[in-house]
Amino acid sequence: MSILNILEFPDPRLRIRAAPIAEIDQNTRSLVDDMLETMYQANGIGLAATQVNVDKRIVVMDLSDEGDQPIVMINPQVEILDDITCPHQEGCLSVPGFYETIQRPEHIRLSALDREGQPYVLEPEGLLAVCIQHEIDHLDGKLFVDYLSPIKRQRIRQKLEKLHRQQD
Ligand code: GNR
Ligand code: NI
Repeated sequence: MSILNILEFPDPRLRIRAAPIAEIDQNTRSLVDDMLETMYQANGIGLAATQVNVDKRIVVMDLSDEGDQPIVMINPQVEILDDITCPHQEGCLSVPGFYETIQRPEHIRLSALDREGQPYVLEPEGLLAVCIQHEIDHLDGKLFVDYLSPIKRQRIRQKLEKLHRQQD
């Protein structure tokens, strides 16, 4: 297994729309395992393949305290069940250090394939529902900062660009 590099905003590669997985093979499972290891190492509760520069529709997640309940979502699809939304504070491994409150639909239905390619359906609540939508946004080239005002987004962009310059 290996730790993958996580792209950071405003990297243009975070804007690529990921392609569906046609066949789940050993390469797919190996990527899933690397993504889980990378997510745990970064202390995240979710990670989309887009964030590690892979344009495939794969998401990993683990919301448990012990970090022993991995969730794998391949080709995930979300259906919004009603127009009730709720606010939640979000962060992102690709936007390190920034946390903002975002409104999202509260009642959704997820359909996805697991690591073995078995289809499953979930009607998640709370943080899981938030996180699923955050991750699927990544696969569509979208970031939580896109929901903020242009001024807030620009401020975050400038601060991260400055940090990146200092790192070079
Ligand atoms: O680790 C993460 N925490 C988090 C908190 C609130 C809403 C969404 C998230 S996802 C984030 C990891 C990440 O960037 N996934 O793409
Ligand atoms: Ni994120």
